[in-house]
Amino acid sequence: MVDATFNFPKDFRWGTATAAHQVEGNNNNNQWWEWEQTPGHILNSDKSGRACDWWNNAEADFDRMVELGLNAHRLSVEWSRIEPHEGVFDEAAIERYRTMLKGLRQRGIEPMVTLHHFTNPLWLEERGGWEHTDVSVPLFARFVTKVVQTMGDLCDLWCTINEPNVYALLGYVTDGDMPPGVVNHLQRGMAVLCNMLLGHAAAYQVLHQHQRQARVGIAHHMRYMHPLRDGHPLDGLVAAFQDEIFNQSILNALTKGRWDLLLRLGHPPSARSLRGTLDWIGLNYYSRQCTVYDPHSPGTLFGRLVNMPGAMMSDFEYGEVYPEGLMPLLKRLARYRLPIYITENGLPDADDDLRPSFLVRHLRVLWSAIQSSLPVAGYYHWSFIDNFEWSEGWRMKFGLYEMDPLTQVRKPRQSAFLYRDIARANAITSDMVRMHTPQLLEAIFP
Ligand code: IFM
Repeated sequence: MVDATFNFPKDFRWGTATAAHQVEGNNNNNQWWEWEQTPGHILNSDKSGRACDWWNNAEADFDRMVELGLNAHRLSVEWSRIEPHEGVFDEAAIERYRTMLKGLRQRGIEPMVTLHHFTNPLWLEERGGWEHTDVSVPLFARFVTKVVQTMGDLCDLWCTINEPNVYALLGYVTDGDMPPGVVNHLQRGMAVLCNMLLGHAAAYQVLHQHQRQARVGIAHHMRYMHPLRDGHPLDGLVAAFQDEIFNQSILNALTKGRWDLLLRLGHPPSARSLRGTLDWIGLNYYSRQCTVYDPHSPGTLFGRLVNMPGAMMSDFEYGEVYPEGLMPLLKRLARYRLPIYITENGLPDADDDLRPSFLVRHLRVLWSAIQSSLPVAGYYHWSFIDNFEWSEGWRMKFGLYEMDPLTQVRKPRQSAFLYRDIARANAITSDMVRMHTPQLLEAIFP
């Protein structure tokens, strides 16, 4: 019988991640709330509604985090609550966030605060959202100034923007799954993406001006892009194209201060301000994306998504479970010589039959990466609790905790106990694997 322990570094961050609109409830002053009101936008016409009721009682879930032995949590603050009207700040909302941040700290959980996670106040949306540099960038910088001035004593680990590539591509280019629901408009999508990156750079400056010790990064969603037919030149080309637009162009902009060709379609102003605006990099990793060339799919950038035959799939249509894709992406990020946080990783898996092995397999890759001196400093599982999954509504269950949005009743899934055991031990052991996912034992502990 194999017996082994894979230890993680002493100060490793074991956390979970959430976003304001997905958990707080009644965020009725942003563009997502409005989008939800039109039938057809969200699967089953679901609405975020009360969500997980965090606005009233996030603390009960913070207590559960303590039971899991977590020492970190990534949450976002909602711009439309803090600045409900342009230039008008709501001190009561700020106070509520202060209470949450204190609540995390008192429980020994370090907060990472995301400043923009997909939602815009309605007043910004009416002014074009992120489409105009001279509107969105200074307004975001002013909002960030207010946040750091009022919450900077409680947080110094900042994530400026969540997944600008997803926001820009799903909102303007691919299938209109996100507001404003524009389809096939690469030029507008690229303008939005560039503006969000400029917003990141402006936020980076503001945070450092107000807080000497600020640690500022971004949550970058990367997919492991793969041609469906190995060696097929057109599939290969499309996969490379998708890798460039989705993964690499953003890294080039943020580290080199340069817009790659595609981003220049958005006619952005100079990228010089972006250079060197990362103290760490956040990787949101979920899946491999296999593509086949299809000239009739401009919306998916001439690559149709297809699932690899025989792939292990989560509850998402294209949600292949593919831990092998994590290492090459980590190696790519490690070139920038910055600390790396896994700011999101998880899967929708209502019956929790895949999550335990998903967790162990991904964490095993992280352990190997750390052994090879890749600077991975923490892991934030998406998500702590089932929450409102944007256009998929309540159908996709990402939580370590199961939650019924009608009754608000929570119940830990089996994988919550596994994650608890890992976080408490700061290690993966063969005993845990034996207990939670025995079929993996030989593969993980050969
Ligand atoms: O729920 C989302 C999150 O808001 C952003 N990253 C991907 C998650 C799962 O789809």
